[in-house]
Amino acid sequence: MSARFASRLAWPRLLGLAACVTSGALLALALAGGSASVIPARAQGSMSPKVTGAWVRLPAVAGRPAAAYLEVAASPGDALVGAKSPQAGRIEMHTMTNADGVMRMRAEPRFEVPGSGRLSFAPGGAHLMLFDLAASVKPGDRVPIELSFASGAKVMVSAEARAAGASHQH
Ligand SMILES: [Cu+2]
Repeated sequence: MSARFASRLAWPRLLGLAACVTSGALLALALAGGSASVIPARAQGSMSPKVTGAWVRLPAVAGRPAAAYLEVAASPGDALVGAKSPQAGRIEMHTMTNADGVMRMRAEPRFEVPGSGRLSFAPGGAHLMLFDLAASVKPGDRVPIELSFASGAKVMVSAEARAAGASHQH
């Protein structure tokens, strides 16, 4: 098999792989003619992202991961690409899907900002998962979380820690 032929075969396979591990929004972008590997580092005419309503649901059982929820307003085309906190070992960005009645979480490398300019992380849906949260964090405490965007913007939020049952109060 010639190298030229091999490379022609490899592309669709790479795109298929990208579709598996990235969000539907990114897939839509790829299908629209863009490519997962050439997303602009800095969105044109972008506004700086704003993050509101951040809170952390503490784990019901100490040592289990905590979840964080928040709302992002940012330019369509930008993307949330990472989160970290000095009070957590690491933070993953998870989607939640319902497969035959079973809720499943999946880590995503990035969340594309859709045309609405809004990304919502809320109980029952997408969330940030905080692993190895400092054991000293109590309800009412503030957990600093730094969010990184594809545009290069970084936003620091102060998320209020709430007890494990807090997500059922709405
Ligand atoms: Cu999760």
